[in-house]
Amino acid sequence: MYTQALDIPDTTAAPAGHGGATLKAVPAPASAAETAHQERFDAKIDADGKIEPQDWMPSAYRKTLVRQISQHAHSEIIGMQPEGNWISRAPSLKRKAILLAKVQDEGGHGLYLYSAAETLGTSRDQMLDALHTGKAKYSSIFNYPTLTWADTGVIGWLVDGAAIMNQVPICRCTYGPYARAMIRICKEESFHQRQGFESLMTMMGGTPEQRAMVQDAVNRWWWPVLAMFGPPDADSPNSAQGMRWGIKRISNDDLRQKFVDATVPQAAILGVTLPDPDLKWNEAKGCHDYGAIDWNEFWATVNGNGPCNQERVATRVAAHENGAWVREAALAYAAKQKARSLRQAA
Ligand code: FAQ
Repeated sequence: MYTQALDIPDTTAAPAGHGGATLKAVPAPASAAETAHQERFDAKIDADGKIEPQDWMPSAYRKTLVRQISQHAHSEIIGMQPEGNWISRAPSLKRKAILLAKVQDEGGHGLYLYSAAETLGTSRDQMLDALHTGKAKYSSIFNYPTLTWADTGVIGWLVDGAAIMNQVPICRCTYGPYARAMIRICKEESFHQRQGFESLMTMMGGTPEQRAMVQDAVNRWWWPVLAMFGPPDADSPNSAQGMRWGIKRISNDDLRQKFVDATVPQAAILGVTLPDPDLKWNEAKGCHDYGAIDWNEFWATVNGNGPCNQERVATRVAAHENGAWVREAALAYAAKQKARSLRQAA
């Protein structure tokens, strides 16, 4: 135990000739030190404190964070592709400027998140390699195609809306760098959601063809967006521990329910129908009932067999390879700057 370890004499402190050679310090059992660390860690988690990069943490906590934060980062940068598809075809300069800013924001979110994950000791190269070789996951939602301009509005309204619902609680995550990154990300996601809704409102005030285009996009995105919150709580292997550690604050099913309840009145304002005949207000439960999600489709998409998985990863790998010269130039410039400042200091 911890107290026994403290009782062991320290040979380094024993003066020569006073038994220093024979009174060998017995190294404290690793488990005692680990137990003490674990107790301090648990106490901090129980007190809703923040764990910082330099703090001791259980290796499983570290591993879970690297998994979740890197998956989140990958989702942000892969998530640039579906909307990026429409930048060159935006219907006006205003819409193009908004979409450009949004897609750039998603790239920025990826960078904050990779930086947060790097504080846990995993390099960006390792994380990107896992993405490019298909070992790492990213959100299922970005494997669906953007067939019409209305899809960009629906991504803003529903996908960013779902992302905000999921991510606001992560601002209170116990890992400091992740929580702080999420505060800024959520502010930007809020603008993304509003621009999507506003774009759809404009289209719904337009021609019958524009309204039909919006409805078609809502029909295609609604169910994948509900699945985006992750498997039902009963089939979510990471939830219990994630919630114990304060990484996850609200369960997959509870977030999904909150999202449905928040979105139904927004759909009514827009004048679109959510494509679920079972969607109705349940007075007794005080929330909406909704129909069954196709979990087979979800898992097929997560496991690489969604409509656009291959295209998304191939585009990402090509972008990485085509950007090699930029990384080399930046490294060469940094080396030159360092050499110059060393010369000046000499
Ligand atoms: N897609 O046990 P759980 C955005 C995996 S960013 C793919 O419930 P956990 C911004 C899960 O990883 C969107 N895989 O797992 C934007 C696990 O597999 P593993 C991304 C999924 O971690 C908007 C397995 O299933 N947001 O949208 C998905 O406790 C517009 C079992 O699941 C985040 O990453 C899925 N949808 O909960 C950008 C937020 N769901 O790793 C561009 C942070 C589950 O054991 C345009 N992440 N899986 O092999 C989280 O909150 C959590 O990680 C969950 C999953 C909720 C995603």
